[in-house]
Amino acid sequence: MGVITRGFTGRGRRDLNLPPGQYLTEDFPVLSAGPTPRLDLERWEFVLASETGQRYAWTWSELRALPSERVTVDIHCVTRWSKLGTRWEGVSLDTLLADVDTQARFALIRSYGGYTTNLPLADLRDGKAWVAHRYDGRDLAPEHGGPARLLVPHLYFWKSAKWVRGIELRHEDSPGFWENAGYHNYGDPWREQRYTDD
Ligand SMILES: Nc1nc2c(c(=O)[nH]1)N[C@H]1C(S)=C(S)[C@@H](COP(=O)(O)O)O[C@H]1N2
Ligand SMILES: [Mo]
Repeated sequence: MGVITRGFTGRGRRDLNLPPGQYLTEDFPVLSAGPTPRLDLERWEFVLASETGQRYAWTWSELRALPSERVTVDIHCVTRWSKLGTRWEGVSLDTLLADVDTQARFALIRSYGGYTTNLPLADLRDGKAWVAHRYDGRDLAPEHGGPARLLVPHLYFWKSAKWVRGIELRHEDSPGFWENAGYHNYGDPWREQRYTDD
């Protein structure tokens, strides 16, 4: 058993995990640009489309049959709240991309309901992103993106598209919903990339 040094206060230690300009919250705010879509699991699908038009699709039961991972991550919303140590379960994008043949550099995420967001494909690889279907030991609640949402915790949380429906792999970048509305194209919370010119 290790000895816990009391040199830092709890607050001081936690602040090391807090990007600039963010504050901690204990609750889980809901931020949605539109209504929560009602999705029928029998008809739900997740589609990856490559830049050549090749489609890779999973039904709900196919997605749930894939190996899933439990991850504990910090999330950071551009409206300045951060929540530390959130516990999720989902399918790694590495698993979904494993057999996908692509030379694309960019990804455009599409959600049920019409929301979109964009990011470099590299940011979905190497254990950095999941299609998450459980939160804190329960099925993901509809208002938080259930049945499944993208989880890309190293970028501001608007990149973590709720009600994810698919991903288009592209040679050229194309801004999504908030990126078109003046948010930063990349959105690294540690570099405080909130708005286009940050
Ligand atoms: N489909 C969809 N995904 C979305 C959004 C949205 O409006 N629609 N909002 C984004 C923003 S700005 C944030 S901060 C998080 C909020 O997720 P939460 O409601 O689970 O906290 O979802 C992101 N994903
Ligand atoms: Mo947000």
